[in-house]
Amino acid sequence: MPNLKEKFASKMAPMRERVQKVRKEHGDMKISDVTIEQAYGGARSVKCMTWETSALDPMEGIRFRGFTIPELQQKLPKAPGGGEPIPEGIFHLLLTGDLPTYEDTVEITEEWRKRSALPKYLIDVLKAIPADTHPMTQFSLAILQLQKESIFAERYRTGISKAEYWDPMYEDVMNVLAKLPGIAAYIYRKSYKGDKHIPADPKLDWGGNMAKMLGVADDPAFVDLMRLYLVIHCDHEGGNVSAHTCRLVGSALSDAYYSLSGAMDGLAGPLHGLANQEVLRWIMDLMKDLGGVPSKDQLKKYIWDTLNGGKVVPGYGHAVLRKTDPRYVAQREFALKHLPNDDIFKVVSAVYEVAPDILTQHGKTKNPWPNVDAHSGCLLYHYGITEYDFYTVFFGVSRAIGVLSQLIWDRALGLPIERPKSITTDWVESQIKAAPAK
Ligand code: CMX
Repeated sequence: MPNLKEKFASKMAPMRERVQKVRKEHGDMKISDVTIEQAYGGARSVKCMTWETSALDPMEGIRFRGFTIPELQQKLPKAPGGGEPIPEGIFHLLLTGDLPTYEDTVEITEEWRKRSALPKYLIDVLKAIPADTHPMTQFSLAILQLQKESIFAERYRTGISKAEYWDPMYEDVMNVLAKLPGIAAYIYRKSYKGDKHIPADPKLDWGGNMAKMLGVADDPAFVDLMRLYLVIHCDHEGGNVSAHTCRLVGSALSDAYYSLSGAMDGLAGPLHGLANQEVLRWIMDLMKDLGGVPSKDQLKKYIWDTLNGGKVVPGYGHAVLRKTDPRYVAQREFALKHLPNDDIFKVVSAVYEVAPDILTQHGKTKNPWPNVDAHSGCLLYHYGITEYDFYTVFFGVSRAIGVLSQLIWDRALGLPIERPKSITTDWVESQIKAAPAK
């Protein structure tokens, strides 16, 4: 039986051929026109990069290697007794394009377990970080500190051919992914639980251990939540800030540690992954101001006040999606099954009933529907993770699976350094002047 690395290697040659053929035979075919508005407006909708592991349709939402979230909940292997897919399965799928068997996921669990120990120098660095440092800063720093372990950087320094870049990149990716739950749990317990730590259980899968090492809830539903969470946040095609940052940094042949640390810095922005903590902060402020679960009218006024105060309603809107995010739906279904009477869930549901209409009337956002971040905090809070500044770290642990699988592909396909062309406003105005009158 080929192992994961051998399976990946067998996929690489045919994929390289496909890409080479497309580039050689159709490289000059146009797939996008760019308007001035798009050049100023964050390149929204400009098709100018490829990404193999997932694709986002504005109306349908995300597909991972062609599979929707409900399909993956059916088809990906689960841990014995577990109700949700394990993240090892989605890593296998994203990397190879094939659905794994349960045995395939056990191999990955084992491989990650072997590589999971956190070196002492990393613990020393984490201990030295001031306690009031945001958990995402600590997480990004920890990943960056591990860069000295990079096999890719070492092999590049001693000389390696381009065709082999994928191999040390694969090793770095496996090494860093293996350590992320331990790093996240270490930061959590150091920051909020008196610096008392819980060892991993060698019998548990990656997501199961993430739940165990946090030490917040001895509840099988919480373990399932961790697995579901770590699966659904993993990838969202290539143009979002964290994915694109990982690709961009890696394109300079920076290794997986540099690339992932940069990706996490982008994820830590409130318009991207940090929105999950902002949602909970907004809801808790709302419940405090309104004395608990609000009436519809109170809620409507609160949302209008947020908008009229020049702020965004966190967890709503999206740069690509134009309907309710299926990642929101998956979490809502989890809540309906496991915590239907939770007060915060009631508020999240009530916001879902009224916010889309208000955002539509407000007339600015192109998408009045909730995104993934509108729901995740309420589930975490229910199981005892009440420190919402920590929430984006979970997003980061998951997002690493997607962006790093693609990073291995980037090196396997020999993608070049990124260098889009920028233009000045002088240049734009000169083009307008030179254009024929409308
Ligand atoms: N509340 C209020 N106003 C909003 C809004 C919201 N939830 N979403 C968008 N808008 C506003 C924008 O700020 C923008 O206003 P200006 O014209 O004054 O700049 C206008 O509507 C048009 O924006 P858009 O084209 O619909 O959305 P963008 O692609 O520019 O931005 C996003 C997308 C997600 C940053 C935006 O919807 C937002 O800020 N949402 C709230 C934060 C959030 O939930 N982020 C998490 C996204 C998912 C993730 O990456 O994790």
